[in-house]
Amino acid sequence: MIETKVSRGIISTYFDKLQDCLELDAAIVGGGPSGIVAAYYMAKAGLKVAQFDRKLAPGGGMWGGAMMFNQIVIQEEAMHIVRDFEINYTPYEDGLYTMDSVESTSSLLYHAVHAGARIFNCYSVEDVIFKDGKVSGVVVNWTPVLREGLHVDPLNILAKVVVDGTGHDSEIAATVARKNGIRLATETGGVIGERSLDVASGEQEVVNGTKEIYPGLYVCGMAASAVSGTPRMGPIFGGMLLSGKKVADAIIDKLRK
Ligand code: 48F
Repeated sequence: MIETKVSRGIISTYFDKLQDCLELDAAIVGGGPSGIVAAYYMAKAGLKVAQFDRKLAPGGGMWGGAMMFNQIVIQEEAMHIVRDFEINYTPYEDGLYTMDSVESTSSLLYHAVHAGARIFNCYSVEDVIFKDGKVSGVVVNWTPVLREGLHVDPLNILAKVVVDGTGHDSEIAATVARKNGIRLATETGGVIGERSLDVASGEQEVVNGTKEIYPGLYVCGMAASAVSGTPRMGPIFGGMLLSGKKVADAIIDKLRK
């Protein structure tokens, strides 16, 4: 019966996909722009990469532009990434370009999945696997389970590296530091916390702060700003794209050695 075939098709292919992701090269936490860009370049380089976002629609803060005016601004330095993702753009002024935020976000997602990255939506990463003094994977649960406060244990997914792309709260870095009594590679050894807005230095510093902050744990995007205590930058997205590409390049380099 067609009814059974539809259900079986969904269930069997979904679990094939999930089983195939139980041991990853890279687990990316958070489906914001920096994490999606990272997923794309890693998948394109042949790494097995999965991305987990707690929301139904991954894309993070890019869909809404600024104050729901659904346009974004990107500067010249990041335009090679915009071209890789085939996003339409309009030159504005002083090396700045504008784009439709819905087209931009959907293009990032399309290209990442098309390149072979797996995106699991409605998944919250509630912890990491911490073995032999190294971050070695993620602990996942359904977002609705956590939201309802249901007492249901999570599942474990091994990964050679984990990327914290959770945005302003840098949830994974904060959890790793809090639970394991370790020092992160920051001035204080912990998550310093994001500073108030400064577009120019925020854009520069988010890229500088994109790095491995503990063995097996990388940060990108606003999580990198939060961890290293640098300013937010508002609705200019070049730094997010450059940060995603930088973390991908660093991981590709490391895993190939
Ligand atoms: O914040 P977010 O968009 O990440 P980003 O790549 O980009 C920041 C910009 O959107 C913007 C900005 C730059 O101009 O200031 O804010 O740093 O997206 C983060 C994603 O992570 C998900 C969350 O649902 C969002 O889509 N997320 C956060 N914590 C978790 C998570 C978690 N523990 N498990 C799964 N997903």
